[in-house]
Amino acid sequence: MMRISMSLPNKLLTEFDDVLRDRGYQSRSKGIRDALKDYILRYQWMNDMEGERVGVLAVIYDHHYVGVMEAMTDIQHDYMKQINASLHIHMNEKYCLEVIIVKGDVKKIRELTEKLMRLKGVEHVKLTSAGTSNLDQLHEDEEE
Ligand code: NI
Repeated sequence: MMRISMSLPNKLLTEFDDVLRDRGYQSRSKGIRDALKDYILRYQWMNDMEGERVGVLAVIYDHHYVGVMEAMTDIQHDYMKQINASLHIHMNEKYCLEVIIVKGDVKKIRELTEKLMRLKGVEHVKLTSAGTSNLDQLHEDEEE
């Protein structure tokens, strides 16, 4: 075991503690370990996918965050071939939801997803996708 210390926004920690309480966790460390394992697992699952996929990317961001809208647009223009359509919903005063329909090589879709996830001002990114070749074996994957 290694001991680390880190700083987190109050709100995030409060929300995390609420989830742990609802789930009946006795220890925050155990909760953080499980959350990290889940994060790694989702990444590995997404990384294992191959071939052509069709999917929906949902991105929630704070439109007041300086530069985030321009960055979102720039990145999406770099993936014109994979983006079929997008829809912008003004959620409230602060947040926007952008729903992006993607289709193409999963490598490119993954790249796009990760670029959006890394952006400051982006609060949440979720990709739901399915393989296009064999609909009998419909795989669904989510990356949060
Ligand atoms: Ni908006």
